[in-house]
Amino acid sequence: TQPSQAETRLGFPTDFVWGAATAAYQIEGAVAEDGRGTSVWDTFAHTPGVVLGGDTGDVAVDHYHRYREDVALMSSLGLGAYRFSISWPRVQPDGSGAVNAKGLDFYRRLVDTLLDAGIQPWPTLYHWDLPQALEDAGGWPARDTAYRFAEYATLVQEAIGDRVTNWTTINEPWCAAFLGYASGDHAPGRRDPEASVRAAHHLLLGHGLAARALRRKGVRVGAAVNLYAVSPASEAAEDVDAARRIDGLQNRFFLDALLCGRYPDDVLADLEPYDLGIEGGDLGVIGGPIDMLGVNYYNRFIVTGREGAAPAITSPFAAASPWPGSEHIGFVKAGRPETAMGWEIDESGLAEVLTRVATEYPPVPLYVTENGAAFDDVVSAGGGVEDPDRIAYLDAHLRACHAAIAAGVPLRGYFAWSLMDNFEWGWGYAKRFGLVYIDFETQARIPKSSAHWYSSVIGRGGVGLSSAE
Ligand code: PNW
Repeated sequence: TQPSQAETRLGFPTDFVWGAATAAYQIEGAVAEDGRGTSVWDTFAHTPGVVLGGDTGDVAVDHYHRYREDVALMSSLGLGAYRFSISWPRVQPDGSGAVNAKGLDFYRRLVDTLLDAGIQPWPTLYHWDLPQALEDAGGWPARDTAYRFAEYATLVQEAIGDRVTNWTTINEPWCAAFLGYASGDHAPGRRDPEASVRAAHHLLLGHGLAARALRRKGVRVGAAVNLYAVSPASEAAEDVDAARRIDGLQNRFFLDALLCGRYPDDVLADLEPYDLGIEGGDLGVIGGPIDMLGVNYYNRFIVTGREGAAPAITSPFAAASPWPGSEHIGFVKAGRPETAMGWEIDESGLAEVLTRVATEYPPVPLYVTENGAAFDDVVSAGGGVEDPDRIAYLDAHLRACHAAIAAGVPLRGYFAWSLMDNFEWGWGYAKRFGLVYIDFETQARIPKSSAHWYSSVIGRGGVGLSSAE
């Protein structure tokens, strides 16, 4: 029999990495400062009708100016690691050629401040803010972008590499390729299925080239992919095939390439109308050695091949499908509780994807590089923010992580998404994922009850260790 929640004692390994994550365009602001160039997200967010409320990342949560305060907050919460992303156009305004020393300086100061606070810096080199000049030259559908990315990765490492051990190349190539170039929900907002599959291939190639350039003794390199548990809505053949297709495009396309140096035959067959732009040797580069894999997990997809089911929720203005060749597939709900994104909460999917990677692929240390939930948080009369739903979400998912570790999955760390409320892409500031509440008028930071809860989890090295939980 299962012990009750209050009695459960779920300790994590003592060297488990406890962190929180953010991304540059979602938090930095200061878009016109110190020589930063323009990214596709600047251009996109300033296009009318594509971001809820016309919101932009121009100011965001002003982290560029408040990073010291933010690091102090992380320190007060006891975070062991901070996953952030580096803005390519801040470092290299045109995406190639001239380097912007002031941009690099910002990340140098951030890294130094983190290290002084005893927090490991975990930079991600690409979290979707492609320099606009590279998009103008063809963007990710153009092969050259992969080579430019590897050059940029190298110059960042030359600048801060002496102080950084754990590097992530690309974040969620599925989103960057398919929301960016197929559905157009994300920057650059193109709706061209062939461009999107070429983008996916070139993002992976960029990862492989960058990993090859960055890896050396004492340096660990990985990529972060957004994985989903995928289930068919029924045992009907068209639903089972729908699950195969969505699992193929969302999970196996990226996992097989990164961990095995191949694309799945059935996915290539589904994408048959398109030219991915694969050249000889590419898959050897993409599948080259990595030291860790980042898994971003939010929810399960239940899919159907029958006519008439609703599309997945990918933006407030979703119009086209982000599933090239599988546009007909619908998404159904199980009737479970939902977050403010309309995403059903299902922590069993996290254990499922972690176990799947550990059992179906060659061994690689795993990190949950994002997991979290948006809820409609409000500041109470007393000035605090109570978010029991987020605590329950995180607690359930950490229990799933613990179960995976107990079953032998090499899970080495967990990063909550997100450290603080921020610019949630097409949803602007309307969706709050933070452990820390942000008053977007005053930029005041208010740790939510989930932040205090997570802090105690970190302090005790596990969930369910205090009677208050
Ligand atoms: C991830 N979808 O984005 C990102 O890595 C974060 O920057 C983001 O804030 C977080 O998850 C929460 O959304 C996604 O529509 C955005 O399928 C959209 C989708 C998936 C992930």
